[in-house]
Amino acid sequence: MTEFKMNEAELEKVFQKRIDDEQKIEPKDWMPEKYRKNLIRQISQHAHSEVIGMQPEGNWITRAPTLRRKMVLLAKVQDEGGHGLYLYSSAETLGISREEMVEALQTGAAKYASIFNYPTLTWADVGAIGWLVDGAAIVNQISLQRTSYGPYARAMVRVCKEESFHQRQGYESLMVLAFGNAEQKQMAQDALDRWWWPSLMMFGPHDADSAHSSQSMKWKIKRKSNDELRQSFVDQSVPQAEYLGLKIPDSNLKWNEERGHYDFGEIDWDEFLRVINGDGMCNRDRISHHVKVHNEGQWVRDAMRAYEEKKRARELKKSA
Ligand code: BYC
Repeated sequence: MTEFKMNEAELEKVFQKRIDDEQKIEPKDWMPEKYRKNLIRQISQHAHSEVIGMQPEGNWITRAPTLRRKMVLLAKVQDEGGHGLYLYSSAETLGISREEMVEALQTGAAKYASIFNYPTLTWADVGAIGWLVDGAAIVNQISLQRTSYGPYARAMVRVCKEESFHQRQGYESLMVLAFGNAEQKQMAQDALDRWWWPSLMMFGPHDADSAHSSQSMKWKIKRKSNDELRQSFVDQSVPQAEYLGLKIPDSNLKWNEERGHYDFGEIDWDEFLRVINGDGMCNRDRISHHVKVHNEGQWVRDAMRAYEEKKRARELKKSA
């Protein structure tokens, strides 16, 4: 039976079979409208997170303690911008424009990762972001390399390579502080105290409270659940904190021999909801800064459009 003769239910059956057989879905393939919308939601929010995530670290570029640290941080922040661009391009293959996505971000219709609504108060926060925030992002993104939508999966391959460098530079930067003098060690501990819980929130609500999880898992948009990913992150981070001689701020954190995992305390879900609904410490600043620089960049978009029009007019004249 050819595709155009099938009804919606038959098409969905074939689609699900392709997913179950681990085939990638490509932009021109038939897909259920809800799959397309759900992907646009997740990919565009992922892109927004990368772009908004440039702000807290960008805040320290002019104050990095050495030229080497400054070069590394500049490269990292540029990488995050690049990740945003691959992801916006990937979402565009689903039939949404960049303008629509930017508008959704700026009006609050689309979310971005809660973590970027916390301020970077000291230089140690830059190390903590690399270690914990990029560390949490990789745990999630490694599994997203196997997501069912081809352009998203392929974007994740390169993103993961870069995030791995980001994680290491953050950890190395915190090592210098943690093995430094008492004041430096205290800076590192203070950063861990402030970034630990928000990092756990990056994985989203518990599976039982996750609105999109069950459908996203069935369609293999998500390959691992929010709680599974959070657990992997905790398990990998505890020995890393121990090596640094820092204490994770959770009195319930304990190795559970039976489960073969660390048990850990409960996240403050009220805080999580407040932050994702626009009322965190930095939400307003993050969006108003985005609006400001986006408007300041209007001349670039105008110039590109004018150049394209000029080129097209020249080609038309040549072929006339
Ligand atoms: N923050 O049903 P659920 C980076 C929302 S950046 C805000 O579980 P889902 C980096 C969720 O969107 C990398 N919102 O959702 C950059 C949904 O709301 P809507 C960031 C959150 O999608 C710069 C609602 O809560 N990584 O690495 O199944 C410097 C219900 O949740 C959050 C990604 O974006 C949150 N933490 O699962 C340094 C990964 N959690 O849309 C580093 C891609 C949940 O219904 N995204 N919400 O209004 C994902 O893997 C999934 O979207 C999530 C959530 C696991 C985050």
